[in-house]
Amino acid sequence: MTHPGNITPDLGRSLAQFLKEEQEQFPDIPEELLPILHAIAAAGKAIDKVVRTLGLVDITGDQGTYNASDEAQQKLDLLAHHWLLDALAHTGAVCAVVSEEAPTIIELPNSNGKYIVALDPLDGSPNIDVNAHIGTIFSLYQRQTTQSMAVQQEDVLQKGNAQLAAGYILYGTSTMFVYTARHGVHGFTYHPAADDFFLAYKAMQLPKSGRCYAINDGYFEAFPGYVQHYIHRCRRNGYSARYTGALIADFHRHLIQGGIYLYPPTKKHAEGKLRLVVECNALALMAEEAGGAASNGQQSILSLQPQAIHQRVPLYIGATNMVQDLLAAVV
Ligand code: AHM
Ligand code: MG
Repeated sequence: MTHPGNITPDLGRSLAQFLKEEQEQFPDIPEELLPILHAIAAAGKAIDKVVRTLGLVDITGDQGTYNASDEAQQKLDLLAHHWLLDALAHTGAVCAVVSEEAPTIIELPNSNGKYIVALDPLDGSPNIDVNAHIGTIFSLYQRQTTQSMAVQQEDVLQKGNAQLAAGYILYGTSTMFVYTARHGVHGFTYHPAADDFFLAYKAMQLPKSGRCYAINDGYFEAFPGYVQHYIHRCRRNGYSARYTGALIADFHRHLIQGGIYLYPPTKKHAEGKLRLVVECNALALMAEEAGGAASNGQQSILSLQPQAIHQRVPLYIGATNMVQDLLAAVV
């Protein structure tokens, strides 16, 4: 009997090979995207290695500091933040980064860099210590102001529609790198022995409908009426409730199987909890590129003009029909 583990996999195209082909096919994809994605993937591999040795290396627990959103920072939040910054600084193409873990714009020593990266270095931080899913989220923008001056707020506060590329790394059962350069969404699986990401899903399509919803049910009483109404409807329809505590993991499930993720306004977070610039925009672009939708309840996430780096917004994202059903209940 052949054991599946004995089959030598045909690893196919690596992330770098695939991206080169995509750039040849679509000249609007900037040349610098390759080194930038390569840098993010390299940091992702380093993060993956420490995640896989959880409990053996000293990376669990709080750092004892707080981020700009007044959330306790975990050691791995900061490690991921610094590794990503370091990798991006070496590309020479990125002039500034905004990160969930830093209060203000971080200028990198690349005055000629034309690009801005927005990062949530480690999404789902409370999952770190319990060996559950976590991830990295990124967005890429072109700098708007001239390179001779300091990076300005308008460079980092661009609408999601202006993203040149976006993606995430999911540190899960396997580690996946999923990105869009605005020509479809493609997923790559990390192969530890080959130490690289290989194409696993090309041109991913988010199913138009689904039977799965992800929301923190513990806050139900605090949700707006239209959300409560929609959840009742999901329950009546017998949909499955799945909530991992990591936006990326829930989004990834829905990208493959269909479903909706909801983080509405609550008593604690009157504007919602998730951050527009470093979390929502990237996933909204990926959702739309894959045929899905993302809204704050009023308008598409990608059309929102950010007012601040750490601005929070409600997020309803996933299968188009499900997002539309939810919006139909908004009064
Ligand atoms: P984080 O980036 O600090 O981890 O916060 C974002 C996370 C999401 O990944 C997740 O869906 C949500 O916060 C969970 O929040 P809650 O515990 O309030 O349900
Ligand atoms: Mg996050």
